[in-house]
Amino acid sequence: MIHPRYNTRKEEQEKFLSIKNEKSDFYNGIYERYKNPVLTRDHIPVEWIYDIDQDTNPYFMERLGINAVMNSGALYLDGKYYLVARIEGADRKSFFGVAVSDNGVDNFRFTDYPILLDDTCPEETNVYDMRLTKHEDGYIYGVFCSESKDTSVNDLSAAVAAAGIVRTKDLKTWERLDNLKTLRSPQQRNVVLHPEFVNGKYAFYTRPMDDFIETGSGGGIGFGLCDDITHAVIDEEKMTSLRKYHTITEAKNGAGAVPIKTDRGWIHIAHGVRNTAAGLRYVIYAFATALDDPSRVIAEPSGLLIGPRGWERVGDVSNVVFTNGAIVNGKNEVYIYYAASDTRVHVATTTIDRITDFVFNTPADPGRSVQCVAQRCDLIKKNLELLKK
Ligand code: M1P
Repeated sequence: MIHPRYNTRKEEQEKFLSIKNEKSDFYNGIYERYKNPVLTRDHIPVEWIYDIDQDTNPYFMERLGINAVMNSGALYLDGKYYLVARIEGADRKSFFGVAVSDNGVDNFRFTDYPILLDDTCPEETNVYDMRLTKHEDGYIYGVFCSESKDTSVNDLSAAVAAAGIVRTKDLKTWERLDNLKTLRSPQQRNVVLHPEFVNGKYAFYTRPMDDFIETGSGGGIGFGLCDDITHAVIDEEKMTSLRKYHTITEAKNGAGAVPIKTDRGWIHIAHGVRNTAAGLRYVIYAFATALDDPSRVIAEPSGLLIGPRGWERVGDVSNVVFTNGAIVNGKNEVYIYYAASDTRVHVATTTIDRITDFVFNTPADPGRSVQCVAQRCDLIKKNLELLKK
């Protein structure tokens, strides 16, 4: 018999899911922030958490709890906004669920079941952070982190990160392909598939790492080509956006959303990490690469695009904003989905024109405080002279 609490819980959830989102009063001219997150643990369907049978669950307890909903791949398909979210169970294992909305800012609903990946990797313990690429070959690819225990060292927590690959045509049936092999990098995370062939090959943005947490000798975001997506192997990784001393990418960085094609170049929305006394701080930044060579950086606006603000700073891993998905809809509006503190998903909205202006007209970081002050004084002088006229 269905538990009487079930309907009450459904009604409460329906009320929550129907709340309209609004732009907040945050202003920077570059993008708008929204008041409410677009996905949280409260968006997870009741049937995914509770046993709704009164006989087997008389207290209507959560049986398979959910801890957080975060880093989401994003795709615009048939006029709808899709997110493939990282859902973290109470058991710490992450998995993927597809959520869809008509307007991209509210009313996201998860579809019937989470994604059950083909179990082709017996050593894989955890999966997370899928990037969705609508490739010109006709498939939608999902590239995600496939994490396994590192059994080569005597450390219970040691892990190995690799890039898992799936593909689909409808976000319902998923075919698992071989994990990406990078011959010169022991570990990979934050791997993104470029949407077009480059020199007739599949092109990946990579993140070479020596270790699971520390990138070590990994100098930033890499770029490599492979012939066969079903058994993807990359030999050489060229570097694109680099880690730099005393910048937002000093500790590490990683590709985020699938690059957005504009008249002036590919716009990349990535994350940068620096260390602080309070631990790692993750922010989102942007840069552009050349249309004829998507590995060549042609614009690097100074500093961060989105930093954690207000309550975004607080969560399971505080002081983190992280993106692995953005959508451009049919009206050249851009929706950047970013998770706050590994706990919930927010959206920031802009347009192709505005993000292009930001990337190409924001001055680059000159590197030293004295030069940054000179850069700011030039701006102030120009403004004061205009005000005098
Ligand atoms: O906890 C913050 C983020 O840490 C990792 O990012 P990176 O690989 O750059 O360190 C990822 O595990 C990501 O999921 C997480 O949000």
